[in-house]
Amino acid sequence: MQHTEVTTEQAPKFYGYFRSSSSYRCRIAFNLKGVQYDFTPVHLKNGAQKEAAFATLNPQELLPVLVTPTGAVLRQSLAILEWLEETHPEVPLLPVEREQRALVRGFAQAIACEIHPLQNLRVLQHLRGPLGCDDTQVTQWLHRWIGDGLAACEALLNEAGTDTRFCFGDTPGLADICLVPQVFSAERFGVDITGLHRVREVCNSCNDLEAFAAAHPAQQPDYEP
Ligand SMILES: N[C@@H](CCC(=O)N[C@@H](CS)C(=O)NCC(=O)O)C(=O)O
Repeated sequence: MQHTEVTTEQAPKFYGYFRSSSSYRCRIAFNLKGVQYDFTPVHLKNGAQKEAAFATLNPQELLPVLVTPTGAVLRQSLAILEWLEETHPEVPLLPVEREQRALVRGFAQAIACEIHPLQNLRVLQHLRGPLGCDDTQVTQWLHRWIGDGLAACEALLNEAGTDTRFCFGDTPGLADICLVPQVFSAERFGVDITGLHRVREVCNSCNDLEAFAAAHPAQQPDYEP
């Protein structure tokens, strides 16, 4: 896979999966910052996250994982994004002003902590398996949590102001990094977001950028249609 320019230090090792939206967040940030990484795919659909080789790396059995050049094993995409921000501050993902930073982090968490966990593979498998939900019920679940969650994001973006190209300004940042993969998931699960004009407008601006386009699941070396 082609990534942007090679940095002088050793590349971090990145464990991800093409369709994992939290991996997708990290890929966008790597690309925006021009940071090279060594990619190891972990096949979530086949359950590779539960195998010892990966589970010893992350006992949560979740992607993504980043192993830094000094050997620290980082779990949780927001922590990985903050590490990237601190180690590669050029091309910042957060605004300068303190309250703006808190607003952006809050928006990112509205997606990463409130919407995304409810659509996770293991949650859907639990609904379908032990809880015996059928496809209609699982679809209702997804539409309830992703639909309402993204509607709240639309309100937050409108409150922040609609005269900027991206979520919170004219350069893409942490909020955009979380929004685009969440919208990708919404579309994959057939959630109707046609009424969310600001969300769609921002995503279109993001997807026009090479950093976002190259991070798309369909562009990854482990992609499967
Ligand atoms: N809050 C975590 C979420 C991690 C997560 O849920 N990853 C998903 C892929 S997007 C996963 O590995 N799922 C495996 C499973 O459900 O078994 C983060 O932001 O990194």
